[in-house]
Order: sequence, then structure tokens, then C-alpha cells
Amino acid sequence: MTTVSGNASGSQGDLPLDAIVIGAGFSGLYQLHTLRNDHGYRVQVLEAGDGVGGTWHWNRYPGARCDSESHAYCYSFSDSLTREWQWSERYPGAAEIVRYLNHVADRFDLRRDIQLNTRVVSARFDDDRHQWHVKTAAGDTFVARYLITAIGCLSSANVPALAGLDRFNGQWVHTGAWPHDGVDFSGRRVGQIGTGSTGIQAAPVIAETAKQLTVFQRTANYSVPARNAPLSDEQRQQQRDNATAVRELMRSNTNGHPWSINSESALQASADERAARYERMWTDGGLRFRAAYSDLGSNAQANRTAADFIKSKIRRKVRDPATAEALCNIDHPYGAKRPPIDTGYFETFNRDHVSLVDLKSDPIIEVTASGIRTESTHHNLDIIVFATGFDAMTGALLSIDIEGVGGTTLQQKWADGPCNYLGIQITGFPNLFTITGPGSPSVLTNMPVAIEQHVDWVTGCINHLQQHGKTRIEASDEAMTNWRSEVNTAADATLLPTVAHSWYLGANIPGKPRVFMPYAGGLGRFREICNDIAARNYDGFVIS
Ligand code: NA7
Repeated sequence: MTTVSGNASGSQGDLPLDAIVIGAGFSGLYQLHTLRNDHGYRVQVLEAGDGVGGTWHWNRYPGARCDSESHAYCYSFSDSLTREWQWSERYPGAAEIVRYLNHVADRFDLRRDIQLNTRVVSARFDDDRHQWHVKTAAGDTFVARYLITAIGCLSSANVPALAGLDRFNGQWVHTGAWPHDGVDFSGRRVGQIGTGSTGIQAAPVIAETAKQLTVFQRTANYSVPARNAPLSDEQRQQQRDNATAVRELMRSNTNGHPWSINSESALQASADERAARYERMWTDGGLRFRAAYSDLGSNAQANRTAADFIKSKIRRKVRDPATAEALCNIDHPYGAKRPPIDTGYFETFNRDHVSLVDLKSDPIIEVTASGIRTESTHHNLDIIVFATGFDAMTGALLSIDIEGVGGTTLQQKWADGPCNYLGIQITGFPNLFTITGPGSPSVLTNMPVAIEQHVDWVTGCINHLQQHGKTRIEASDEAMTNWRSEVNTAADATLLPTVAHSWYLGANIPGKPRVFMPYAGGLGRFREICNDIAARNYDGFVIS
């Protein structure tokens, strides 16, 4: 066991390190850059994977691609980085995002402070010295004033506890922990469980090589065509020319994407106007479809107009009427669960070797040695692909044994669900910052924009403490309670909490407390709130 110590080049006196950052994805890389390169703090990043990339290091399943457009799914803190990086397609594929993040790591000389293959297993706050003691799986200890988790919102894979899975003689894989040497589907009978954003991306690509693909659908889902395509030089030039204006837009709007929501109500438009607008947006493709009208996310009747339009498209695409009906039997408003976008998903069911099993009418009974038995039949399979999502927003945090003041653990603190202040700090856990934690806009936004906002705020906060000779910051109980009700109020103004089985509520994980986790009040508003709190000397935090 080694203990890392030495004098900080930063200002925090005799401490070994100023900050430990867990994770080397978008958040961790930028947090290291701004703390170390911009402000001279001594920072150590600890990363479980054998490379940088975070989410994209692990999610290498067939068809893995970001649903945000490439010119928007990247950092905006460096104009020269924006100018020099060339995206190849409208939406970046997983491999290209990993290349981009590796480029960032090299370009800003980040690697020397990133320790790979290092899984953090526990962290304990020493309240006498105002230090975090962080332990790794290898038994090493790191000590620093601040602990910053940059571990992603969707990084704890959810493999459902299906009876008999341990008896399966074939191969099974989860999309969020995809083998780096790939999976060969050729000539194999594949069963895919899950039809969220991931499953909808994966199925058409798996179907290209598999001998047979059976998709097991628990909840039917909306999807809008992505319309992915290579970017032309002209498009890239246009994006570079507009980068400043687009950055301002993304930082101030609701969801961090490079567009504004149409201010008109769907219910005010005539049926013909609506049809024409939906058709136009369907042709353009992408997540922007949600922005067709102002009230799609808040008014059930308005939402139904978009939902009906999408269902009519699905019915037209899928030839077999029974399959089309199962795919259209959607039990929630459009966008109230994370809406996928796709490349040929519904069309895939027109292929002879692809079939759909509707688990609502034919549930899974067990996994057998040779496949999956549903109530009505046995499906012979060589490979099972779990596209079953994540223990979202809290899973990765709670998998680390985090111990705050007086020995209270985060597991104890959040026994009834996550509660914090601004998604970033938890009472009883001083000097711990959780980038894009529950209670922040995070998964409801284009992530890099939300990440930069949180990271910049943390850096500003640490600078504030340093300038005032302070070494401890902790969210007050009152601020945390008030923020919880602010998060609930924001959610209640939308259709999001009306879906009882959504992962936004933790409902996909058996036994997880049902708490609406992301802040739905919009990224622009959230930024203003955070800035205002900082300007009022970090109102709601106790600094000592
Ligand atoms: P999601 O959106 O959580 O989707 C998981 C899918 O797996 C969804 O269709 C689930 O059905 C299904 N699921 C989960 N557990 C089971 C069991 N036990 N049996 C059958 N089906 C199951 O995860 P994704 O990876 O697709 O997307 C996550 C995010 O990644 C996405 O929002 C983007 O931000 C990118 P359910 O709907 O729960 O009935």
C-alpha cells in the first residue's frame, strides 16, 4: 500500500493534493484541466478503465452513437479546440468520441495526472484536518482537500436478476460493459432484451450479421429517425462560423442542445399546420423533434398530437400488423421517458430473421441453458444482449463506500433517495462535489454543456475558498431540503414524473427509492441559480 503525499503547488498549504477527481470522461478531464492548467492546483484523477473516455470507454456496443449532434456534443471552453477538431458525421459514434477525448487528454497534457486501471472503493472525510482519504481497489490511499466525483450518470450497468441466467451456456453481455474485443454475431442466434435508446441503436446493427435476432420488449418506445450522415466540408465550416452563437444558445436554453423550443402551443395550431410541422421535423430528424411545440413536455393533450404522429409513422414502416401494434402500444407520453432516435430501427422488424417478443403479453419466465423461456414458448439463443440500462444517477456514487462527518455513509444518507444542494453537495459530506449529480439538469440535457457548467462552478467555489483562506464547505440542511422541493416543483410542471416506471425515478431498479432525480427546470435557469448563489457568497453553504 502506498500513500500519495507531498506539497501542493496550489495554495492549500501542507496538503498532499488539492483535489482528487474520480473518473476520466468528459467531466473528469475538464475538471483536471481547469483546476490544474488554469489555476495551478495539484490534482490526481483516478480512473477505473484502461483508457480515458468515461461512458464511451465502456459503451462500445454495435451502433453506439451519441444522440446529440457532434458539433454540440463536445467541449466549448477552448476556441482553438473547437476550431481544430473535425467531426466526421452529424452524430458522433462511440469510437470517434473516444478519439476526441484522447485528443483532449493529449492536447491539454492531462495524462500525467490521470492514473488508469484504478478503481476507487472508498472515501472517508477526516473532519479534523478537512481532508478526504480515498482508497483504491489495489489498496492505495490518496489524500486531498477536495473530492470530486466525475463518474457519470449512466455508468452502473443494470443486469436484471433473471432466474437461470447463471445456467446459460451461451454468451451474455451488457451494452454498458461491452467487451473491447467485440462480439461476433455472425451465424449466431441473438436475443436482445431492452428497447431504450441503446437497444434501438443496437438492434439494426446486430441484425446485419446475426443469423437470427429476437428483440424482447417490455415497454414499447417512441423513436424519431436520426438522419445521420457524413458532414460535408461546407457544413463543418458553417458550424465553426456559428460556434460562438451556438455556444451562447446552448448555455442559456433549457436542454443545452443547439436549438430553441418553438414558443407556439401544439393546441393553438390547426391540424394541418401541426401535421406539416411534424412532417418537417420528422424529415430533419433527431432529438429536436421534441422542440416542435412549447407544450409537448407539459400538456398531455398537446403531447398526444406528437405521439399519434409518431405512431402513425411506425405503423407505416412495419409490415406485419401484429408487430406494428406491439411497437405502437406505448404506455407513456412522448418524451416523458428519454426519447430515442434511430437509424432503421422499426424497419429492422421487416427482415425475415428479426422478430419481436412483447413481454407485456408474453413475459420472461427464465433463462435456460439454451435460451430464454417466455410464458408461451422457448427461444433458442447463442448470445443474450442486455440493453437494460443503468442504475442511473446514484448507482455509481453509491457503489463507492463514501463516509462523511461522524461516520455517516452516503448509503445511509440517501436511504430514502438522493437529496443534495444544486446536485453538487450533500450535507454531512463537506468538500465533496458530485459533478452532474442527481438534482442537477444532467441527463435532461446535452451532457457536455451541463458538465462544463458544474465543473466551472466547482472551480470557482474552490477558488473562493482559497482566496478567503477557508478549507471546508458544506451544504446546509435547510438549503438541501429546499433544493429537493425545488427539484420536485420543477418536475411537477412537466409530464416527466407521470411515468411511474421511468429510470428518472429510479423505477428500473428493484428496491430503489422512487425519487425524481434530475432537475427539470432547465439548464439556463439552473445556471442562473448557481451563479446567483455563488455571487451571494455561496448562500446555503457553510464555509469555515
Ligand atoms: P434505458 O433507457 O433504461 O432502457 C433499458 C431498456 O431495458 C428498457 O426498454 C427497459 O424496459 C428494458 N429493461 C430493463 N430491465 C428489464 C427487464 N428486467 N426485462 C425486460 N426489459 C428490461 O437504458 P438505455 O441504455 O437504453 O439508455 C440509457 C441512456 O443512454 C439513454 O437515456 C441515453 O441517455 C443514453 P422498461 O422501459 O424499463 O420497461
